[in-house]
Amino acid sequence: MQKRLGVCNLCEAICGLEFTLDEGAITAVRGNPQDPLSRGHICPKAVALQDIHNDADRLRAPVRRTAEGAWEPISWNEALELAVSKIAAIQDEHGNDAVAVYLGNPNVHSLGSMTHGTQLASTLRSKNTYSATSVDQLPHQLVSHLIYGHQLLIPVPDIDRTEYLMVFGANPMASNGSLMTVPDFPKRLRELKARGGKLIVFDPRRTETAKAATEHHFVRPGTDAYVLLAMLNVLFAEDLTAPAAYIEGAGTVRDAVAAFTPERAEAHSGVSAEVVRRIAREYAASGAAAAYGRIGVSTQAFGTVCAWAVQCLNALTGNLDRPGGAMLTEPAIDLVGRGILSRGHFGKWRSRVRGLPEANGELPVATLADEIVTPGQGQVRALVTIAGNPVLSTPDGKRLGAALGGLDFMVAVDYYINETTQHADLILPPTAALERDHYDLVFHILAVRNTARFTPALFPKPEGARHDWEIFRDLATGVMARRKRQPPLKKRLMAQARLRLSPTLTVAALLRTDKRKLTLKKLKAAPQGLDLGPLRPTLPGRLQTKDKRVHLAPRVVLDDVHRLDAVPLPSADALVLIGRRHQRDNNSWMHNTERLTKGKPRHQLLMNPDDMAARGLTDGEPVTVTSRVGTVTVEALATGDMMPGVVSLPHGYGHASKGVSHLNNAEKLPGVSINDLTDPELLDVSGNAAFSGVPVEVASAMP
Ligand SMILES: Nc1nc2c(c(=O)[nH]1)N[C@H]1C(S)=C(S)[C@@H](COP(=O)(O)OP(=O)(O)OC[C@H]3O[C@@H](n4cnc5c(=O)[nH]c(N)nc54)[C@H](O)[C@@H]3O)O[C@H]1N2
Ligand SMILES: Nc1nc2c(c(=O)[nH]1)N[C@H]1C(S)=C(S)[C@@H](COP(=O)(O)OP(=O)(O)OC[C@H]3O[C@@H](n4cnc5c(=O)[nH]c(N)nc54)[C@H](O)[C@@H]3O)O[C@H]1N2
Ligand code: SF4
Ligand SMILES: [Mo]
Repeated sequence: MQKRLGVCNLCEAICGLEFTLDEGAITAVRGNPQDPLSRGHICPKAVALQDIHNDADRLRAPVRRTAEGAWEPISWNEALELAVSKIAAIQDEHGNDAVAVYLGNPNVHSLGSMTHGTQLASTLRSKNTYSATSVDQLPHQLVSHLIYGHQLLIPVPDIDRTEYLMVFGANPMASNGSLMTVPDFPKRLRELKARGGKLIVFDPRRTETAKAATEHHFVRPGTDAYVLLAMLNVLFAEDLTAPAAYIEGAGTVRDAVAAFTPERAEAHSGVSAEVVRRIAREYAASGAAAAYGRIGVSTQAFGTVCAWAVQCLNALTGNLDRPGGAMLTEPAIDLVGRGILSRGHFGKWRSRVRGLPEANGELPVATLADEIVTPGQGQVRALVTIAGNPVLSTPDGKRLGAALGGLDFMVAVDYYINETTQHADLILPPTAALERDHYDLVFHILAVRNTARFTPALFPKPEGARHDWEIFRDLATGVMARRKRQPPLKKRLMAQARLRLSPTLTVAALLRTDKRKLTLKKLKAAPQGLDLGPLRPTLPGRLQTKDKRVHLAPRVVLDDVHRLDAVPLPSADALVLIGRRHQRDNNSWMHNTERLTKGKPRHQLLMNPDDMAARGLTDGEPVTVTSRVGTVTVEALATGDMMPGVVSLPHGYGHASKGVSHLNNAEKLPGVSINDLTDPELLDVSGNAAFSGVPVEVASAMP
């Protein structure tokens, strides 16, 4: 028996783990109580890491799709040669943009992807670069770029000291926090309540978080902007603002929100004017309050306005950069402050077919299918997907799936055959998480406490396997060498040198050269992680704007506030669709592990009993759900937890109906893909998909 420390990289909580090994096999997994950030927290998904590790369906060597649609093994050398020659040839003949890249969510959870995957993407120099960002947090990044000068300078609630946490569109009891790395949210919430603090939740569903909150208010999907702007309106009307000296544009914000009264918020959102007023006052009076909005408010038609209004609430009440308010981190590897990550940009170019703006070098993934199916100069002919499943995770995924069939070439870097990678010509599987070193370059930047932790691989790399960074290195150097027109020699040599440096050595170099002067040796000597203390006030010094001021009233947002002003009231009898997450799901994958999928079914359409009665539906019966783009058939489950007029489907389901038969569990796991209903035409101004509030009709599917 042997104890080894490890880490869970599945979600943003980055929990520290302790594995018990017996003759090389995992016999127990528990949370590490010595970890200064996660303090012993663990959820069922971490235990399932061993299932991924042992899963016979997980690819361990490259496979190529045959003409008959079967998969055959292919050697690494042959596979890499095939990918490199196809990509280079297509780019030589049709231009750089003919090869598109899609980077899925697990990229941010892999050190090798962060250090080397991003380099592969930039080597391809294609405007057709896409990622899960535009179906997720893009509005938050755009707002931070515009007002704080850097896309990742995103304040996080100082949850350990706050007295008043106001949450819009997040369910951290299930998700364990997002753009807020807070591993043991349930415990920190208990502590918050024990010291007399309050948690206020706005959500169209009475979620696990809503149930644990001091107060929960139903809000009609997609209308949070009215509530948030009305709160700002109250702050100005009642003279409750106290912005710091480095904040510019408060007067412009006051004018912009003047028309957004609490009464108007009530008419649109269903949240009473009295509640809006009371909460705005309580919030301003608290002295240690934090407003926080997450995916429920970023994936909606006014996601950017919402993300901005949340920042305004914090900034205008003096809660930005104050203990107990919304604060910025000081990570041991400061990708933001050192300029290693781009500050971001917006609208530098537009997509070919729909003219949608790029954001931070990426186009909205909602238009990827358009770029594949629309002929002409710049048409996408080849696709590289890395750790993603856009057929299940992007709006009208079904159409994207069909479009993938028309590509000249598709290669996926992934260790599962999923709804997306099943369309690839070639799949290149990297080692799994327990076989590689980890340092979290991203989530230390977004954590509720400053800590640093390096975790060596639990298992050695199996013979013949490749780490993801090695795959990226070989693809990038291969394509660079094979292109007819090559970058200048000096640039090429520098890129090659960077690609040859392993992720771990890159981390060592980044640590050593940062202000805190930590070394890999020091981190290795403290595998549970080093505590660097609570968040500290850092403003205005940490702002990345040139003039070190917060620019609270950017034009892009103000224009969208005008657009909001013109939206008509929703009709009373319409039904709208939202998504949800369960503690034992992880986006569209991890569904091959029995441990996580057994138990009570959780794929159903949740619906308020009154809405069911109005349509003559009975609890548990199969129904059709129809939107502009499609129809699905699924069982309906009656629950008073849903706001009347709102129905909910989980995201990441629908394996069986998509024909991914090689997943063991596909047949056993019922459900449909919510993104066969969501609409690629519904976008936020940032280009982010507006998943929340899709108009649908629900009818009986009984014969
Ligand atoms: N309607 C609706 N749609 C949504 C959402 C929603 O709430 N509602 N949520 C959105 C959000 S927030 C996100 S982040 C996206 C997620 O969407 P995607 O990022 O497109 O999809 P995932 O399900 O995360 O895809 C995971 C894939 O990565 C592979 N993978 C896992 N680990 C690794 C690894 O280390 N290396 C490699 N190479 N591959 C790996 C898995 O095998 C799996 O195939 O979905 C979005 N879509
Ligand atoms: N267990 C688990 N944890 C995860 C993931 C997972 O798949 N499973 N995914 C990870 C990823 S990639 C991400 S991005 C994070 C997301 O983290 P969270 O943002 O906490 O994600 P959700 O649980 O989807 O919570 C979104 C909430 O918004 C609500 N909502 C929907 N529409 C609206 C609206 O219009 N207004 C308001 N106010 N609320 C609305 C939904 O009912 C839901 O409760 O979670 C991460 N953690
Ligand atoms: S909350 Fe669960 S999935 Fe997320 S990092 Fe912790 S153990 Fe892993
Ligand atoms: Mo996400």
